[in-house]
Amino acid sequence: MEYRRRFRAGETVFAQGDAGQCAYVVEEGSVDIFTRAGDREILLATRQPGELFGEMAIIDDQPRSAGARAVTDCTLLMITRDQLNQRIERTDPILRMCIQVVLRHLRDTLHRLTNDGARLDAGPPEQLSREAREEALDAIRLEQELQGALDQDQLVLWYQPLVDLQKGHVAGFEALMRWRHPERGLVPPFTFIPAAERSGLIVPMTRWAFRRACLDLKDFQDAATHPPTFMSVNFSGKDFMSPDFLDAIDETLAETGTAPQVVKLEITETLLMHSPETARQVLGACRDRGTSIAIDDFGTGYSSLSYLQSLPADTLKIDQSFIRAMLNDDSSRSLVRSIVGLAKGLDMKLVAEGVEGMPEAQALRALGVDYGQGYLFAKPLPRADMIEVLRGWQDPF
Ligand SMILES: [Ca+2]
Repeated sequence: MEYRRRFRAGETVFAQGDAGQCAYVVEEGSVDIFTRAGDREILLATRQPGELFGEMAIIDDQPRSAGARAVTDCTLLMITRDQLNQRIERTDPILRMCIQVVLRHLRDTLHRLTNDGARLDAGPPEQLSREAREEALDAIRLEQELQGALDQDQLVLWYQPLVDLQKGHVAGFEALMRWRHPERGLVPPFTFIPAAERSGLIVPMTRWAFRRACLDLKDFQDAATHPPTFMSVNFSGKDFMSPDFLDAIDETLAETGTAPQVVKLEITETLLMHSPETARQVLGACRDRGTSIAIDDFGTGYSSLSYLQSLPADTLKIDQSFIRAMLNDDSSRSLVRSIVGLAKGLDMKLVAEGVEGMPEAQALRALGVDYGQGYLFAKPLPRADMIEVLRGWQDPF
């Protein structure tokens, strides 16, 4: 298919009422957009280089509501229906609903312009399917409820211990957010964390979690025979990009009387890949304060080794998929062994995620992995249950 088309001055690009197959961006020249009312032609706009036109018909699959004609000789770059629709389908459901509603209003306005003010009452069929609308409404409700969860203390932190594989005691914790919904019960994180990230609510949520985790660590340290030394908290890209991120960290550390050295910020490779430069700067500032930084789910993203080396991170968390597979699968075992070598070479600590059985734990210990996290040791637990676990802790090896 040809993605660039040329038109001579005066030539029609498309006519009103045509089926819309593509939109255009003007590369050179200019294009008039017009509509007809009886014999009269109404000029709606003139599109210049860099401007888009013809997008309405391909978004809602309706006939062209206006015609387009080259004013001068021009070159147009085509955007196919597929190119645009793929993006609209992948976008946030609320945004998708807004696009459809704006389009509907625009069509109504155009219709009135050419039909003596008559409304588009019968109108084109509703373009937004029932499922798409439900999805948008669900997303709006979920976000409202999440705001409520934050205001009404429905969020709770659960903790999973990270066990020192050499010494057999609890070395630290990962704080995991849970939502106790008054009607729906415990809402799983994979339902609400993505919504929190999309809406930006993740920022106040993470701040709340960070503060709570700093406070709870002190209680855990009091309860254990070998006081755990760190608390890991998950941070998202939105957290990092918020302009007062570092101020908020400083404030919480000061307010809770927490030493920066006991805090580990967990971030994913994906976050790093999205804005590597900002990530490096912000992480550098965190390291200067003395906090530790862990790369979460390591091995599932695409960080290059040179980028990894340039980061101020000091801990790698090996993704659970490798740990689960390592006993039955030689290539997973070799991968874990290489990651151990890499971490040692870069002077980083290693955490194995998803440790479920003693044979893996023994194998990881033999390989020299520092910490293990998983159901073998403890599942994520509320604060009070975690304190009980710490009081009765025994070396699992
Ligand atoms: Ca994590």
